[in-house]
Amino acid sequence: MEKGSKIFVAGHKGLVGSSIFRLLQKQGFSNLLTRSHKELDLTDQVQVKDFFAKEKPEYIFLAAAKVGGIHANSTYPADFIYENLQLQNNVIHSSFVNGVKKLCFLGSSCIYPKFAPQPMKEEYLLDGKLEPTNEPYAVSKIAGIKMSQSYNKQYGTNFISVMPTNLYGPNDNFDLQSSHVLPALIRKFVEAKENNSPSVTLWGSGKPKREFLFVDDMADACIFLMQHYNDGEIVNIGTGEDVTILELAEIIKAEVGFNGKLEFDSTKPDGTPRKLLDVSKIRTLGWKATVSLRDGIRTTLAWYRSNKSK
Ligand code: GFB
Repeated sequence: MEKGSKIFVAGHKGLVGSSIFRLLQKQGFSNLLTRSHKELDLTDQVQVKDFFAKEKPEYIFLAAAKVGGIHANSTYPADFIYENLQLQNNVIHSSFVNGVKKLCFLGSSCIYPKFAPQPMKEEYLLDGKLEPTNEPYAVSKIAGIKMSQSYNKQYGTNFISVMPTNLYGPNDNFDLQSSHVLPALIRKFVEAKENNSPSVTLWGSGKPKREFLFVDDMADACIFLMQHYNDGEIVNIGTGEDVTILELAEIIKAEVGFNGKLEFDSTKPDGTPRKLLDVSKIRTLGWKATVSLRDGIRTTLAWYRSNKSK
């Protein structure tokens, strides 16, 4: 990518897209193309076709997706598989038709088998059964990977696919029903402190382990790979370290300054027991995460406190 290249950041208002957009701007990329959901519905084939024919973007970050936490994924499986398949089919195919120089497709660590050996290497893809709470979402993301690889193979495109671990940061979704665990716990602890509640309830047992990557590290990795990686084989993006949900809750509790108790709602699912990425491939390529979990939580908590009433 040159500083003047026309770069389309699909999903520029979301958690990852907004971070990629900010970082590209900071690095001096001056020809950034964006569309709000209202201006362009990426699930609509005709709209996407017309947009690409008119704008002719050179590079694409496909950060638009329907995403959500464990409850949203298990409650709305049809929406997750339909919307993701539609939008990625439209964007990837139009990128090929219009000669896009390079596209970065964003997958997810939930594409790996539920009981994959830990940490999970890229080659474990399609080696076993998926986690049922997010299988339709994972299948859509696997389809995106295979589609990108197939276009590379058949048509010689340069479409790369990156697999982030659980992400968090400013602009995350803090809705308690549809969010991921980290923003949900920030909100729960902040509200419990404000209301002098005696306790905060965690879903499940608190025993599952998750790896959390601050979104600005994710954006940095995506831009790094866009500049230095030209291969269809997937690349994991993570920190290489994980914590239990209980440990995560203790960190957020301390950062918020809440002194009450923790309770567990065992009617809610735990999901996959562990989901730690093997990050040796991206480290060999020359990239490493820099933001610690505690620092990332502090930044996200500050952002939430100043934006929650907006
Ligand atoms: O982040 P999360 O919703 O999704 O949940 P996954 C992670 C773990 O935190 C689960 C527990 O064991 C939850 O039961 N948890 C505890 C909570 N308290 C809460 C809470 O208040 N809210 C939430 N949401 N969880 C998602 C997938 O899986 O991860 C997606 O469904 C995607 O497809 C995403 O891959 C990254 O990590 O289990």
